[in-house]
Amino acid sequence: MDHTVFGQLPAIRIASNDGAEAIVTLYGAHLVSWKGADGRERMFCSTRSALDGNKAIRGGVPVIFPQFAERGTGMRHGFARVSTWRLEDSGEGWAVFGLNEGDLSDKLAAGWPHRFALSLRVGVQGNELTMALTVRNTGEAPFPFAAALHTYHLVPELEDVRIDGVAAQTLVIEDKLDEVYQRIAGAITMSTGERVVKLEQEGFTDAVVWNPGAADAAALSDMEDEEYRRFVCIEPALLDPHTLAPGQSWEGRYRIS
Ligand code: TA6
Repeated sequence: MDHTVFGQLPAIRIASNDGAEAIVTLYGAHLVSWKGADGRERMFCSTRSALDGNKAIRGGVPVIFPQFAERGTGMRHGFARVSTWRLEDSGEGWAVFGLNEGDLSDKLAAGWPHRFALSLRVGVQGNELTMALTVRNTGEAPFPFAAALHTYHLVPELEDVRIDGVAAQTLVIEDKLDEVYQRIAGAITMSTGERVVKLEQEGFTDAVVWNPGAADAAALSDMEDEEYRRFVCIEPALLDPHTLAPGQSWEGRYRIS
């Protein structure tokens, strides 16, 4: 584990002895780069993304908590991706990041007045990435939450991508797509034409698949017009709010190989 910077953001570089590595910014505990032992980058990160802590990063794996998109009265996609986490522990090829109510700005804490402990474990080995998100209720009252790992997979060409395991039929993205698939039963596979990526999730019951398409991408200030062709978001998610009683915890696991 090394301390580094990504843009202007303090970050942690996780490396395993076989050459796999990942970079996670403390802002958002946001995985912004992942290279397998083969040295190939697997994550898309927009060349126009803010990297100064004033706006969520456009790419990598934003941690979505406690609200998905606009499904609630709180901030869009929650506060976890725009809060500064702490490095809690690390070892060869892994690191654990933490966030609790004491880490939030006064404004964010006022908007979500609960006591909680989030932890995100990121591990790399060979050509595999594992992530585990744990939510613990450390307060005295129950709270509901939703969560997701909003992964921007780097792909050579959007039109060559085929996704199996979310819908009854193989999914092809012809233009804009923003779809929720609930009750994911087994592994999801994404074929890019060059390689087949296996996505496995536990605890996260759902998956969201998103690509803005040409028109919406052009309207995004933090994305180049053509960049939408370089990624597909396939996001393990817990969409229906899950209520945690005091002292209880929930874990969502995710593996990309
Ligand atoms: O996960 C899909 C989604 O909710 C889309 O509707 C899309 O707008 C995307 O997330 C990105 O949201 P953001 O707030 O990062 O611009």
